[in-house]
Amino acid sequence: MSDKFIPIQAYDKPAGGFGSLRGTASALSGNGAFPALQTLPSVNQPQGIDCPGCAYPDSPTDKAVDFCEQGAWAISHEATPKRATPAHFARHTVTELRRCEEWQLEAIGRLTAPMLYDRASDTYREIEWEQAFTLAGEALRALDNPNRAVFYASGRSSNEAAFPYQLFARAFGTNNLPDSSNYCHEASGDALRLSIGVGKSTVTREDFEHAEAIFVFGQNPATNHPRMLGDLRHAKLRGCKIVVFNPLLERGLQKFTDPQAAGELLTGASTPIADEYCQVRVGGDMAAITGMIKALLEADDASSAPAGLLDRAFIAEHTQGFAALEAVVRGQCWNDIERDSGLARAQIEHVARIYAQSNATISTWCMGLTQHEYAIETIQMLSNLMLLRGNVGKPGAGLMPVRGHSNVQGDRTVGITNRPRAEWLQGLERVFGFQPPTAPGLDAVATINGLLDGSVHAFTGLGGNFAVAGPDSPRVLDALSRCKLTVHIATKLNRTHLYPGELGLLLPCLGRTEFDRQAGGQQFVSVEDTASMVHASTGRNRPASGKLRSEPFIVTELARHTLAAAKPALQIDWALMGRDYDATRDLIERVAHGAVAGFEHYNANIRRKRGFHLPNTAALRVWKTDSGKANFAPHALPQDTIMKRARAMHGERVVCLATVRAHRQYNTTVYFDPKGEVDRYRGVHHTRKVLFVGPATLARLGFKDGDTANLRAASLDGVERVVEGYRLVEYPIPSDDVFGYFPELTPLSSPDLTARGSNTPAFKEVPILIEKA
Ligand SMILES: Nc1nc2c(c(=O)[nH]1)N[C@H]1C(S)=C(S)[C@@H](COP(=O)(O)OP(=O)(O)OC[C@H]3O[C@@H](n4cnc5c(=O)[nH]c(N)nc54)[C@H](O)[C@@H]3O)O[C@H]1N2
Ligand SMILES: Nc1nc2c(c(=O)[nH]1)N[C@H]1C(S)=C(S)[C@@H](COP(=O)(O)OP(=O)(O)OC[C@H]3O[C@@H](n4cnc5c(=O)[nH]c(N)nc54)[C@H](O)[C@@H]3O)O[C@H]1N2
Ligand SMILES: [Mo]
Repeated sequence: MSDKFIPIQAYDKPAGGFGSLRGTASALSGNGAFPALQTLPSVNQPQGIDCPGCAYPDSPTDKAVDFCEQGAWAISHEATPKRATPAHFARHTVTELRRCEEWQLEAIGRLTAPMLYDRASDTYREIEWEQAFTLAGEALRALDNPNRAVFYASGRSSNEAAFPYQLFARAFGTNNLPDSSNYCHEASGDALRLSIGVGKSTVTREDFEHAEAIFVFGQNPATNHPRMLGDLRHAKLRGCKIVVFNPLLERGLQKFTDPQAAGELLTGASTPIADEYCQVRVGGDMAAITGMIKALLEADDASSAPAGLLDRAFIAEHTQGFAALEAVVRGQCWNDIERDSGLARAQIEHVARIYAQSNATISTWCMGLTQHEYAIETIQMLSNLMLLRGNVGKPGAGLMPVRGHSNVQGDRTVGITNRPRAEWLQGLERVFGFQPPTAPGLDAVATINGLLDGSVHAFTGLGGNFAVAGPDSPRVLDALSRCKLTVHIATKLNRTHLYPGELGLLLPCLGRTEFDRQAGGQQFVSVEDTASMVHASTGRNRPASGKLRSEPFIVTELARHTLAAAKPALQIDWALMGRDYDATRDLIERVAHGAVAGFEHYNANIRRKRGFHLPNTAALRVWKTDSGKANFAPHALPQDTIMKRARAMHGERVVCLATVRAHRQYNTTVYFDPKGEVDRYRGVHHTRKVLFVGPATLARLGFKDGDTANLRAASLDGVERVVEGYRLVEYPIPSDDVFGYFPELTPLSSPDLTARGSNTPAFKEVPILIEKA
């Protein structure tokens, strides 16, 4: 991207509309339209390809088009005609490639052949598959302890790849299975399991048709889950109330033109989305929700309705801990609630009234709630609010963490976790006859610490861009290159791959859009969306290179070569799982028996038109919690916060940075848009080096719109973290919080600042100082 800066141009049009259609067209034009055009009609259709974009559920009814602009970008980038060939690697040393920006690495194109790092020439060189597997196996076996190895997974892999991957790690002897979920919705799962006994959404896409109110917390669906806007629009048109909590006025949550609704599109009309937009301060949701509960309790006291405003029958039959919650919330004062939330009492009372008047309410959330120090407490307070009116386990209502990666939920279901449940391990033992390790393994942040302190010696990545996606990237990248072994299974080159260990392998795999022919015939894979629908995905495109192998094949060959001589011998037919995914699904079904409900007749059900739903106990009002009831989990407003600690150390100039996604990116994959579009709805073009700052904060700190600044972490651990040359952009933010893009700003994050209890990095709560450049 050039340094040319086009001043922020306020986007006054609704989200969606012709802008989205043009955006879809430019996704195709830059990347060779043909493979993508061939693919798009089948995206998210029965018998088609599951979009490798987000995890939002597919339409439960027939729909000719069920993909969005963002999905088109994801697909056209996977189906690109560009190639990162061995010749390309021969021409560019790894040191040279490190000078590329993230988008330039992505733009080289698809990896085409297995590569081994050659230290003498500082290049990656082609290697035979068989030799790659043998070398990796030898290096893993040479470790002094299986816990020296970590097996990272990014949530894009299918169930059929993830299952053998976790089996491999455990048969090797470790639960070191960090995944992208550790960076993402970990806190949601933890909070919900304690509150309602299950860590997944209780909402299905059908529920959106019955909700009377939908509360959207910390989420930017126009960019990250565009198909959700269609559901919000339909709900709105039927009279459902929509309330948004977000410190930024995100365009798509204000006005939306459905590019699939011809009438709206042609008349230039749009649907207003939010009935009420609460510009909460960053990290202020817990206070806002506390305020809503307080307002609800106070309104209930004053209510003349005989039943009051709470669902007393539900509370009595299904919950425990109401009195404790009531005591804690009544003990919080409105001054503190207003200060911590950044919202006026009147607005909180107003949205509490909307909540009280709705007989079926859905709450959705994403990274605005999870990437915080008090993420678990916040999500539990939200669960408390929902339980007060029985909004779990009835049509049109429920709690909905909206997951990111398209199969991050499925990967977890089939065993990718550093904290496996006993039932799952028992299943593995029953089916495969070996005793899996029970001690918890390393999560993503613990892996970072293990790399930094030298206790992790081998890193395997099933997709993802581990170091760039996590805190302290520069130090973690260096630490990776000190490993004995790095293995990356990937479609595209990224920065994490450019820090190979002593033995550094780069193994190219098929993407989801490509057909997968094995000795056992044409294969398909399965994935689980955020509403727990498991469905098939069948690739159709010709693979980017004849040398690509499927993820299940690569994983099972790595396992086979590593564990061939294991003693006692393992009863695992790796080769079968590598060539016949029906066999893998049968094994998943057998292991899941007694551990995960819903996988019965997996191979038959996955062939049904829309797949099958994994039952959610809380949605059935069955509470798999310690108490056997849904737990009200009371939390008082926190006193000790990252920002307070940082201000005590570095003074009052410290502000809170929340890192967010721009429109033209998929996590660490930054898309180059030939038209210069970076973040359409926030009006940013040609550069990503911007920091959004409110007018009062600019004035207080002595800056003005357009100034260039360096950003320094107000570090609590003494490590210096700085990024340079950021353009300050005045933006309508009422609080002192500032916003900018990840991954460029991730180097300001510290692995020490994480969500309590779930260890998710507090990517939305980074204390920084803005300094004159
Ligand atoms: N096109 C595209 N789609 C994607 C992705 C992508 O990168 N590109 N990523 C995928 C993944 S893995 C994920 S996890 C999801 C992420 O989806 P989102 O969570 O929507 O992504 P973010 O950009 O992190 O946006 C966070 C939103 O939270 C708001 N926010 C920040 N701090 C707070 C806070 O303290 N409180 C509240 N209430 N709001 C806050 C921000 O203003 C922003 O609107 O998207 C998935 N889908
Ligand atoms: N500062 C900051 N940091 C964040 C976040 C934030 O909001 N702020 N969000 C966090 C979140 S929510 C997440 S989920 C993580 C994401 O962390 P990751 O999942 O580790 O990162 P991605 O950028 O999604 O990974 C992209 C890479 O995956 C590979 N890839 C793509 N498709 C495939 C495939 O089909 N198979 C295989 N094997 N490889 C493939 C490509 O090589 C590509 O470069 O980032 C986290 N980091
Ligand atoms: Mo995510």
